[in-house]
Amino acid sequence: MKDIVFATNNEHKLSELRQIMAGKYNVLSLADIGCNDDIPETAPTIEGNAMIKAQWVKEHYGYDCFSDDTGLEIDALNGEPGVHSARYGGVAHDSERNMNKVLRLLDGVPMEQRTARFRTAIVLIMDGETHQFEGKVEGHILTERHGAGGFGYDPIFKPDEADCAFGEMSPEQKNRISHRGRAVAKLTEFLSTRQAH
Ligand code: ITT
Repeated sequence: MKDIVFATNNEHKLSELRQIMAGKYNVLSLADIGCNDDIPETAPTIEGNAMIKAQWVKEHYGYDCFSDDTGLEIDALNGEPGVHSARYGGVAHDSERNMNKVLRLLDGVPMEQRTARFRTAIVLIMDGETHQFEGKVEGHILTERHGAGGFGYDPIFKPDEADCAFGEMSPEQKNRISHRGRAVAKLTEFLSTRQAH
């Protein structure tokens, strides 16, 4: 099986990706290649941040790799938290604070105005070329937490094409319809055509 580096420090994303690519690719983490860097995510868009992460690994470690950057875009908050999703509550990767802030800001907003989407941008650097893939899922922000599955904002996001929150789904159910699942499906389709050459 071919190795591929996933430029992320997020263990949840890594395990989702390992499950999606199981049997096709051996997904290596940043820790697996000896990278403990705090890669600066300073771009104003998720596409830009995905590019920074992939280029960092290529430039500093020499590996072909892919990266993902994801944002939750809430229409009633003018697209926030978007690129600021990881530290929306003020502390990096504190999902409880992040969800509390969203629920507070949407307090009293009726369900039909709680529309939102997760968007994932993937950047792949391979054989000297750069490729981009996108995946998204439309849904609504619930008024309280549902379930303890997934990670990040999953307990307060209900995809329109399902009857429960991401937080109530098994990893398989979530991956089938999620932003990341869809972006990765495009990535793996592309990789399979490359492998055939
Ligand atoms: P890396 O940059 O190391 O990959 P990260 O946690 O910073 O990891 P992102 O910037 O892509 O990842 O994501 C920002 C935040 O968005 C993340 O910390 C979660 O709170 C949230 N998020 C991302 N994917 C999610 C998902 O599938 N379900 C729920 N929340 C998610």
